[in-house]
Amino acid sequence: MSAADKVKPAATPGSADPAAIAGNISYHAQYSPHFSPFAFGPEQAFFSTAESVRDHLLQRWNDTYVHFHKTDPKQTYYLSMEYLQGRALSNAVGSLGITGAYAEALKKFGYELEAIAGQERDAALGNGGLGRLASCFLDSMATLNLPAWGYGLRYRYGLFKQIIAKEGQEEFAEDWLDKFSPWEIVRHDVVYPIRFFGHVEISPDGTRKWAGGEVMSALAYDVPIPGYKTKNAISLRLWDAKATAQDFNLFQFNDGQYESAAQLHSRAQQICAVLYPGDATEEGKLLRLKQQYFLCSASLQDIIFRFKERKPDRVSGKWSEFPSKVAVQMNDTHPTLAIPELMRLLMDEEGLGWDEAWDVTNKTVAYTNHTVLPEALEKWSQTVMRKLLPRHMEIIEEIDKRFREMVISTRKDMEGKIESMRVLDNSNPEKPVVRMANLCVVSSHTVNGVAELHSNILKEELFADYVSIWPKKFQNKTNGITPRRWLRFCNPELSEIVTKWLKTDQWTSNLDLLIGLRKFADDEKLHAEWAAAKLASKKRLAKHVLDVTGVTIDPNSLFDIQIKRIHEYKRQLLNILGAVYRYKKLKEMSAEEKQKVTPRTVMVGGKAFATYTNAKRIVKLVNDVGAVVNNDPDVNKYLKVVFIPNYNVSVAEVLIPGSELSQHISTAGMEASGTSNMKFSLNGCLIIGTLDGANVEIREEVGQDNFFLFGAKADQIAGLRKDRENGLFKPDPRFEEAKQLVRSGAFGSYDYTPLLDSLEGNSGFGRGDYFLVGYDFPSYIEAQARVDEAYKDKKRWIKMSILNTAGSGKFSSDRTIDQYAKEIWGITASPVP
Ligand code: T68
Repeated sequence: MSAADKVKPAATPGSADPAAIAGNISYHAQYSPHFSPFAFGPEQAFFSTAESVRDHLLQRWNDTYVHFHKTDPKQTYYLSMEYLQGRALSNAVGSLGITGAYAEALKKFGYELEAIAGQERDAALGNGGLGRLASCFLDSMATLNLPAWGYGLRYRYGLFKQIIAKEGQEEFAEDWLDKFSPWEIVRHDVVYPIRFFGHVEISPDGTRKWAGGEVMSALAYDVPIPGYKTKNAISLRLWDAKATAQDFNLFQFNDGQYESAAQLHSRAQQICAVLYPGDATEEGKLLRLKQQYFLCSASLQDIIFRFKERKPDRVSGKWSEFPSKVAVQMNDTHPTLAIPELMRLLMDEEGLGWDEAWDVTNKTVAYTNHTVLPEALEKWSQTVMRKLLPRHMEIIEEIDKRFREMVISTRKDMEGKIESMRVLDNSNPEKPVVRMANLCVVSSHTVNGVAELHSNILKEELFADYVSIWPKKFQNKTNGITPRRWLRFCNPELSEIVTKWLKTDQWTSNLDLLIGLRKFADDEKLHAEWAAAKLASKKRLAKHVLDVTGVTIDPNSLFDIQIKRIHEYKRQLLNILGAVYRYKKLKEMSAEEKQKVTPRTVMVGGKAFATYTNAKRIVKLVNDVGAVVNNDPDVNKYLKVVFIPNYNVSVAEVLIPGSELSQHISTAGMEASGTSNMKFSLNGCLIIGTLDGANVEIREEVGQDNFFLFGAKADQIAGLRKDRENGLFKPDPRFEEAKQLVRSGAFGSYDYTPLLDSLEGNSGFGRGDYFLVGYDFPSYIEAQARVDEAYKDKKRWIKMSILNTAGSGKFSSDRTIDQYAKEIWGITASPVP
């Protein structure tokens, strides 16, 4: 049965009338040639609906482009190797205010909007927090009508799909473009050359220019990002790599040499094939560097093109105007090559001298740091850099040299610090490297951390020496999340209650209004509505768990969730050993004692990097513990442990609304911010957590009585590690019991020795409990006991839940982006009239 059998096709794009929308959906089903015209199952319905919504988006995108072109405001460009966009349909119709109209239109075909929206694949072009932050930022930039665009890469395969098999996690290519993405528009007219390898040519007048090597093309795909209830739509511009017909050797091909005939084509395909290709090999490292350069070069060429396009009479003499029209934000160090690339383009292509180019570059770029973990601070081999990007390596060397000269001539007292502060690290002559974070700090006008605590650690530790040189360069911008996706759309039940009690829906774009809920925190009517909404979300979550794991969970038990990338510093191991301890105590209890227990469902979800062995062991352990506990009739009324497979944005949208307790339990000082903590708290979920990252600020905002705190503080960590090395640590017997039960084989025959050994001893690689699980275990168990008690008092719990939502106003990404706009970028709103 085709769509046209139900509704007559009619083009009428951009209408808000359900009948016209239905005609437009039918039109797309007939005339957008992706499927045969006689099929109109849920999948075709999704694509046709999405294309119909895209008509609205394109109109806005075009209007916004023209408006920015005419008014020529200063514009921000957000450079990020990652975007975790998730699904787009519900968000798009919600932002455009046409959800009802589309729901009604789809009914004419016999479909529910929610079910059709569920057909969409997640766009998972990112790993975790950093990528999702970039996506929340785009939503806020559009909503605040800011002239701002995102640039990224169009990975063919996104973050891997996780499947839990007998041996634990297995990874599979995530084929998000399997059919096609209805949201992207290819711009065949937006193409830039990207060079790799080659050499530097010096002309008689001494000017230097990069030549030779291989040249491919960057091709733009635009994903329109609508603002919420505004006319603006901005762009997420994703680059794909391609080679041209000239690079195809027809002669060789006809000679049967198929592979060598299309060498450059296959090398171009590799660039955007996957997000984070393994970098254990030299080839892998080279490919990652290629990706980073590809993003930076294409984006900067495009930015310069637009700078010129907006005022064609801008001549090269006006480059000093560039920083008053362009702000470039580097999302962590992955786009650091934007610095030498901008220098190269300005000097070698536009003819500026070093000083002028440096002044423009420095006033244009800013850097956000997202981690203090030493192993995550990028270092690139100078040898690899010189081979792939010879001209950039020269420029980096010059930046390094000038920085050292500056320190010597202006800050004699800092001379002893130069080696650790400089951009190049030549301490190992066999393996000289470029320190990307140092390059960013030296070259940017502003450097920021992502939560108060993190920014203070940057200023006091990691970047302390630079602070003494440039005291005003360092800022904090506490992360935020978009309240549209993370409450309004993912939790309609709770949203309605919030709107009803606040008597306005303005909180969706002014989240501070949530504070108005505080005065109803004891209202019994609100309590009843709040509890009912939570229960509805818990039931939806329970259904998801049943669908993907086959495990039945009880919506009346306490839903306790930890979802994030699996990493030792995030301490999923603390969580699961806590659950093991709980299991052991339950086994020891009499039937009578058990009656008093608060039933709990512990859920853990997250992906482990494919080569991170201990993280994979943790995934396996959670699954193994679940298999035993969930099938043990003595305890499974009181405890279930579930691993949620393939955690991603759309799974989060089901889990977070249904959560009651969530765990943010990293070793203090190690989680830069965390952002899911904000999403949980916004949805009325209580947090058990350490004083780490944004937890500190969440606890301040929601009130310390509404937050379950435990664990060592950031300023104790170094001392505790020292104590441990000196043999001063005495493990708590409860911790020993939990580990012993795992070692005993109670959860199967898998060898957990290496994982458990990482918690033993006083020091050494993979030993010595670097993340202090053992130290924090007793206070964690005690905090969990406080949770159990609090949950027994329903009234108290719901009040705490309401106060979490009420105190979440600060964590809107609208607030964060407003601060970036004012305090780093110097841009202002430019709404389409
Ligand atoms: C995260 N970082 C922080 N990094 O861990 C998190 N890193 O605390 C913070 O909330 C979030 O950024 C947003 O600021 C990451 O997600 C990465 O994914 C990453 C990827 C490659 C290399 C290094």
